[in-house]
Amino acid sequence: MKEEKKQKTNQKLKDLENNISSAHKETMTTNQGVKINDANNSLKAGERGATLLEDFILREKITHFDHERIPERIVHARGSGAHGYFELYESQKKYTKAGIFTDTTRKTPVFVRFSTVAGSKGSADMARDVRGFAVKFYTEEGVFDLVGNNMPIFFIQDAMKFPDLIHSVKPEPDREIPQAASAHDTFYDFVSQTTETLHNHIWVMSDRAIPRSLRMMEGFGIHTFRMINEEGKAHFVKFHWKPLLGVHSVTWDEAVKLHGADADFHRRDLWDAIEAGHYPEWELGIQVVPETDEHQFDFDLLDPTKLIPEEMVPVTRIGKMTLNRNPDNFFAETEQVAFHPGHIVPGLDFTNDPLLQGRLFSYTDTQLSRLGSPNFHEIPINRSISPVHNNQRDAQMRMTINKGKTAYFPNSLGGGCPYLAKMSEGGFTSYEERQDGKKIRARSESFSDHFSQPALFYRSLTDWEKEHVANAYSFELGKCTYDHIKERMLWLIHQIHEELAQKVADNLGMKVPSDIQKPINRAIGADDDTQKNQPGKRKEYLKESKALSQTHIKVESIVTRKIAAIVAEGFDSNEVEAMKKALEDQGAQLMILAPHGGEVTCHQNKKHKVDAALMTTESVLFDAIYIPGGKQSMQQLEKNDKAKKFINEALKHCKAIAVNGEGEKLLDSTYAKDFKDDETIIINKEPDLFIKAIAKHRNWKREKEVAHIPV
Ligand code: HDE
Repeated sequence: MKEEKKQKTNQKLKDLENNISSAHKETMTTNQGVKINDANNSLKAGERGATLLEDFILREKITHFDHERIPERIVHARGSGAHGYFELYESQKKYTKAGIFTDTTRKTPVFVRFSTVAGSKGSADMARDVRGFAVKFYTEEGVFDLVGNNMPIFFIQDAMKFPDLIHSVKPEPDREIPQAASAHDTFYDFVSQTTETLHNHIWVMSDRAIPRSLRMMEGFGIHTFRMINEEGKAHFVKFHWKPLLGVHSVTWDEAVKLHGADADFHRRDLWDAIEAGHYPEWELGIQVVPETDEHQFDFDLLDPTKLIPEEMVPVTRIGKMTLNRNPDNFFAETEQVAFHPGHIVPGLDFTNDPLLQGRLFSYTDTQLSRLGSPNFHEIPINRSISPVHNNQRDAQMRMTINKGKTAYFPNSLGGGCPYLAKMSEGGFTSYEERQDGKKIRARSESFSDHFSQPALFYRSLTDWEKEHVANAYSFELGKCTYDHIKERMLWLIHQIHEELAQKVADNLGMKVPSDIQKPINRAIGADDDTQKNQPGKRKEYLKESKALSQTHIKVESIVTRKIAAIVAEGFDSNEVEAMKKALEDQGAQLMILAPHGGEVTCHQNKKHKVDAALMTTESVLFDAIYIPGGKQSMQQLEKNDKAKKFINEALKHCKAIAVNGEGEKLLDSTYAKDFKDDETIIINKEPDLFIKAIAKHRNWKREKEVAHIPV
């Protein structure tokens, strides 16, 4: 890691030099290469005269500026990207012939873009939302995109419903309110009448929708794909990304406050971790199902609203992805990257999942409108590392200069080139799946179980996770204004879990309806038999699935965690130095916060740099709090309301707090005085115990007892 960090620093210095040289050693020019000698004044008819139309320098600069924006993504507009690589642990040749999954000597470059779904490009990171988790593998056989989310299932079963889903969650069109939020009438009007959404929806109500970091969330390919081996034999496969830092979330109260404290919280966190050399890592896992087992489950493998519980088909970890380089230019890379579930390589193939099939159309179409030309594959971030040869030509912004006379196949004038690759030369051939059926607009009856998996998810959560789900439903429905929408939702939640529905109803001050007037319409056609097409009754084919609770991955690490040391003039710097060293040895960061910026003097009369003045920062930006001793320091901090707010908030958000010496006095002036027995409140102990407490991420046991704290 150290060596890599050194190399990176050298590279950075080199880049910086290059940048400096382009800024200092080269003259400024127009886009046509003409040197410019005044970039501050437009051409005028006299000092106070009118600006002249002939000013080609002004026109070029303004025109370019006027066209700087491209349409933002219709969904997933807000995103953050990073470069990295993927390495395979063991050949999977029994399942696939794809080089990326058979050749363990490769280091396949990747570009990843994480995103929220509903908000605009400038919306805040901490919205309660699904997170996109899109990975572009630049493989030797062509580009493979795994365009997934941080939740293993999707809201709808058929691509036909996607515009409805998105229109309902986006800001309401009359007032364009609310931004990046699902808590509003139109979304629940849709959800409450589209029962297939309930599974993904309950995941959004869980802590998975407010991750602590993009580096601390799982990723899922969602759809069932196929892997095809050399013999042409197929297996069904589902893809999983398992973060090595574990899966962690913030509380809803923090998420709300983070909106204001740092709207770029996730983007900054990802960037800073990579700059610091703490490269985020995920293992790629696969769940493999033989074709012969296709109908062995209580659900349909083609239904994207269902997951395969890990208890039924284990996840095998086959490789690791490391993100080790930030983009050089946000627009050129993160904004212009064009993902597509249809970018696959030989050895992989699709299934008939009707959502996946629809996506295969949508992504090229969207890139055409967003990037403006079918040549979007020529933008550097989208370019394949394997050579591209075909007879496609021209169109806007063509970069390739194709030589020769022939742009058709077959040809003899061009020597028959580019020629077709045989299968043995790596030519892509689609899996020969037998297709035989009537042309119909319908939903398979095997897709009609809408309650069993949301119920399984809820049952599998810990008590505190369940509490968060109930609170999230209550918050979201509390923001809706129509009673009939809330009633429909309560009835549906009741189908998932009776006690959950009762909790939400109590919070809303409503009753769970015993039945609802209209039958639930699961988006069927007008002529369908509405009685027949109701969602099926809840089944319990598995009591619980441990993997569904985000507590199942235990990680004893505090790498990249941020800890605030709150100090004032006269603080005990020996204690701070010792704590700093202990934390930094574990890869965490201790930041000095004081009532003012600049420098702060310690008990030994030495000056120390202040990382942030208390007034400019917030408790929610830190994972834990440390208060060192120092009599004089405490006298000042005891009178400082912001210092107390830091502690009260950290307490409420179940974070670890450590104090030394007189630091305990500050603790005593806050609600923390009643929690001295808490195992993550460390008073006058070795840093080791504090480190263990931070590694727990949160002490959720404390949560109910601190609910009353008014911060
Ligand atoms: Fe997407 N989705 N999607 N989606 N999606 C887009 O493509 C779409 C779906 C996902 O960081 C768009 O380039 C349809 C499932 C991610 O650039 C668009 C349907 C899953 C990203 C689009 C779905 C996703 C997108 C918008 C239903 C998880 C961001 C901009 C048939 C497996 C990629 C763009 C990035 C982006 C359409 C459903 C994930 C409009 C029609 C299911 C992570 O093409």
